This record gives sequence, C-alpha cells and structure tokens, in this order.
Amino acid sequence: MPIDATQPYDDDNVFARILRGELPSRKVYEDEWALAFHDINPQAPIHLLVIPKGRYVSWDDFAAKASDAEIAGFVRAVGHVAREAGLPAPGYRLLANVGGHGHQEVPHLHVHVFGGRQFHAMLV
Ligand code: IU
Repeated sequence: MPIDATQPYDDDNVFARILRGELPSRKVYEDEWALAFHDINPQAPIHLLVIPKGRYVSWDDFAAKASDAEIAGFVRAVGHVAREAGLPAPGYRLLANVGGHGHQEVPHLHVHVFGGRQFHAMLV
C-alpha cells in the first residue's frame, strides 16, 4: 500500500530495521551517510536501493529537513554506488517514489538504482 509522505517517521519501518541490523540485507555499500543494498524484488538486472542513515520518510522530508552535509553525503553515496556497479558508461536510471501518487511503499527515503538493461521513455 502506498504511504502518506507527510506522516511522522515510523521507527519500525523495514528500512529502519535494516539500518539497525535487525533485518538482513544484501549490502553493497555503507558510509557515514548512506546504506545501499539489493532490492528484494528486482525490476532490472541491477536493482539497488540507497537509503540515508537519517530518519526521513521521503525525498520531500529529506529535502526540507536534512542538513547540507547529509544531502551532499547521500547524493555522493548514490553516485558512488552507481559507479561501483559499473553503470555510468552504459547508463542507468534513478527513481525516488514519493507518497501515494508516487507509489512509495516503504516510509524511509530510498533511491532506486536500476541498470543492466535498456530503459524506455518512462516507468509506469
Ligand atoms: P517503493 O519506491 O517504496 O515503491 O519501493 C520499495 C522497494 O523496496 C520495492 O522495490 C521493494 O521490492 C523493496 N523492498 C526491499 O528491498 N526489501 C523489503 O524488505 C521490502 C521492500 I518490505
């Protein structure tokens, strides 16, 4: 079920639990600002999720409340993850779903990194 992106942060959401090590993930990268892991239901040959370490419900919440250091650290982490996966040369797609119309399901900001195949004009 898509979430309401304006809801308060829920410390029991699945990505909060992954960050605390209470649930497993197939981690590909971690630094001070971000954690990246394989999506459990991949929609492309490479489908990674990058999440900030801070408590942000959505991109909207993050853009409004995160410090400049958190934003810079997170954006650099997304770039690093894509480069480490070998994606810049063939190209790739980034996606952040926000709230109900965006079909966001997990209420902790995540950026999808899709690669390994040709994408077309838009996802639906
Ligand atoms: P969305 O942008 O909120 O719609 O995407 C949520 C993604 O999180 C989706 O691609 C799921 O397959 C993925 N995911 C996951 O990787 N591990 C989980 O435990 C759960 C969802 I729940």
